[in-house]
Order: sequence, then structure tokens, then C-alpha cells
Amino acid sequence: MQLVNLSARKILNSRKEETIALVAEVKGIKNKTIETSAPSGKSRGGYEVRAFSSKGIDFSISFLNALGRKLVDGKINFENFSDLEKIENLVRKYDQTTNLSFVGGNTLFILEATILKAIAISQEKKLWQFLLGNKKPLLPRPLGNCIGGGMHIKQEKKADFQEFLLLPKTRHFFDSYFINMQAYKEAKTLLREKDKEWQGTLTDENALASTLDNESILELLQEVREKIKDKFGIDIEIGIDLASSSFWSGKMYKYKNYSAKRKEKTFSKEEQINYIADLAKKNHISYLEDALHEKDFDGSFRLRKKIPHVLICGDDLICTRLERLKTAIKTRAINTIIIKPNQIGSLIETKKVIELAKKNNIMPIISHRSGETMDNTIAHLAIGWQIPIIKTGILGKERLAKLNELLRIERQIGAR
Ligand code: 2PG
Ligand code: MG
Repeated sequence: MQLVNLSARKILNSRKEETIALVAEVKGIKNKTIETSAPSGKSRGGYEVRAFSSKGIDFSISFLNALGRKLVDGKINFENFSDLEKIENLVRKYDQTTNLSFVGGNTLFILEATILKAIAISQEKKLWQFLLGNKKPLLPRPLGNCIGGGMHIKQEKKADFQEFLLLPKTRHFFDSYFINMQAYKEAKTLLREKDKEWQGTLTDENALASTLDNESILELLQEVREKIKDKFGIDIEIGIDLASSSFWSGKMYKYKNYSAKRKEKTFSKEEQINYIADLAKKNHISYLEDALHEKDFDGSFRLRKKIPHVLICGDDLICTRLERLKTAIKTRAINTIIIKPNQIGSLIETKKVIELAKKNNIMPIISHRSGETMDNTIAHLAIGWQIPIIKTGILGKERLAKLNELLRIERQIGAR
């Protein structure tokens, strides 16, 4: 496969921040353009690479356009996944920093994703088919953000935890998608009743931005769960992304909306572990993401030991970095890992992280970012790389762009 055009332009993401869309055309294939655009995080992990060049987003765009001309004029050939090495070698000539500060992680991510899509098209395949080869396609389970707080909403009174998540226990993707939407509706109705201060605001990911404290939200979700079970006979697992680095002071966890009776509360590491373990037991929680701050492998391990049946997931803790995953394996800190390709930029490293995680019985979950675009690359990566869960929102056109693509694939492969 050879490219005949590769050009970048600026667009706005769901938070109205500037980001980049990259468009490609493939030699011999007329009237088909391929496009990838980059998402952006708000509660970004400290170990993530830089999103765009330290010289600004315009520099990243100029870099992509210049590199695009080089690839087109040089008639560089791409046929396999490993041909992405050619791109990484080229980019590394200009950027030897460990956090990709010269070009930006998003720049590398959209470049590699676009090239993979172009190879797939040249072989008359979809991206997921190209990545999956002859293996059996399986749809991921959708982990949906229903109620949120933390850094994803500006309002004064909000939950300390960033996301309260739903994971329906169903066999088919469509059923889970449907159940998440029904549960969201139930949660909205219950919030209107119980959260008198809630003005109907939503978080960056279109979750309900309740003003209630963490425990009251978890109680409300138990009610949602029972209602859904009664109506549809389907159980929902409940999860939380605490994003706890956002309320870790460097010494203590500082809650501003701890309980209905008591707003402020400060916890040491020890107290946080005990509190979260009790909360999980009391509320039948199946999934906890970043329950301890992003440097605390040991705390995560100790929490895991207390509640071994719960998925203990590292997002900011790992930042899709191979080195940090190796540390997590040594310290037995997690049994689940969030995969966000733009945390690291390189799809080669992303794939290695997924493979190493699976080899060590750590379940990968591919995830959107809070600032999203209409791009659906992660839906394809989920199937192509056999990732069992995808984390997105439940509503909003940018979240639905991923979910609806999975529905299309589910129909296409006849899984439904
Ligand atoms: C997270 C993500 C996505 P952000 O913490 O898991 O939900 O948030 O993209 O802001 O880092
Ligand atoms: Mg997270």
C-alpha cells in the first residue's frame, strides 16, 4: 500500500478543545478517504506522553503535513502491522524525548492508526478484520459511564469519584448497549427525585453530574440495578473510576463530598484502602479503577488482597506504558488494565502492553477519553485485538460513534 495524500487539519473535540484530524488517500483506490482524529484527556495521568507538540498544536499539524509529503514522495510501502516501525523510526529521528514532547503522542497515534486503516482498505478489509486475521471475532462488553464528578465537571458540588460505571451481564453487545441506556434513564429519574440540587448538568462524558456524595450515588445505583433486573431480568455490575490522583494531595486523600452528613474528610493511604475495600463489599462493586493514586503500586496490591474478587484496574497507574505494566506485574498491583493508545502514542507499544497483560492474566479494557471526537478507531481495536471490555460513555454523539460502530460489526458478523 502506498499513500497518495496525507493531510492534517484542526478540528474541535467534544469539549470544544482543539485537536487534529488526519486524512489519507491510498494509491489505486479512488473516492475513498480514510480519517482518524485524536481524543484528549482531562484527568491525565502524570506518566502519559504529551498530547501535542510543546511548540503547540499548529506545529504538530505542520509536522504531520511535512511527514505526509515525505511518505507520499518517497513512495514508502506499508503492508503489515510491523511496517509501523518505519513510521516510528522516522518520527524518532525528530523526537527522542521519552514523552514525545517534540511531535506529541496524539500526532503519532493518528498517524499510525491512519496507516493501519489504509493498509486494511488496500486489502479490502475493515481495520478490525485486518488486525484479527483468521481468529474468531468477539464483541467487547460496554462499560458505560452513568454518573460522574471529579475533574469531568466544573460545578462546585459534585462527587469526589470521577465515574460511576455500569457493566451489564449479557451475551450480546446490543443487549448491553440497550440495558445501559435504560439504566441511565432510570438513574436520571431517581436523581431528579433524590438530588434536589441537581440542575440536570452532565459531565464531559455525558454522565449525570449529580451533587450527591459517593455513598448516596452507590445506593441509588443499587436501586437502578434492582429496577433493571425486575424489568428486563438482566443483572448489571457496578464499577467506579475513582481517578484518585485528582484528590490526592501528595500526602492524603482529601474528600470534599464524603457523605450526606459529613462533607470533608481526609484519609491516609491505609484508611483509603480500608474505606474502599468496605465500600466495595457493601455495595457489591465489581470494578475499581485508580482507587489509589498513580504512583501507588503497593497500595493497589494491598487493596487487591482485601477484595480478590473485584477487578482492580490501573489507568493513570500504568498509562499504557510497557515499563509501568512490568512494575505492576512484579508488584501484583492489578488484575485489569486500561488501554488508551494516545497515552503512549505508539500503537506498537500499545499492542505489546495488551499482549503482556494477557499473558499475565491481566484483563485489558480499551477506553475513550473525556474529550472525544467522532473517531471509532477504538471500536476496531477492541475486536481486532480481542479486548473483552470497551469503556465509553452511554450517550452523546462522540460516545455513540464507537458503540454504533460495534453494533454495525455485530450485525455484519452475524453475532446477533
Ligand atoms: C479516565 C478517562 C476517561 P480522561 O480517567 O478513565 O474516562 O478520563 O480522558 O479525562 O483521562
Ligand atoms: Mg480513568
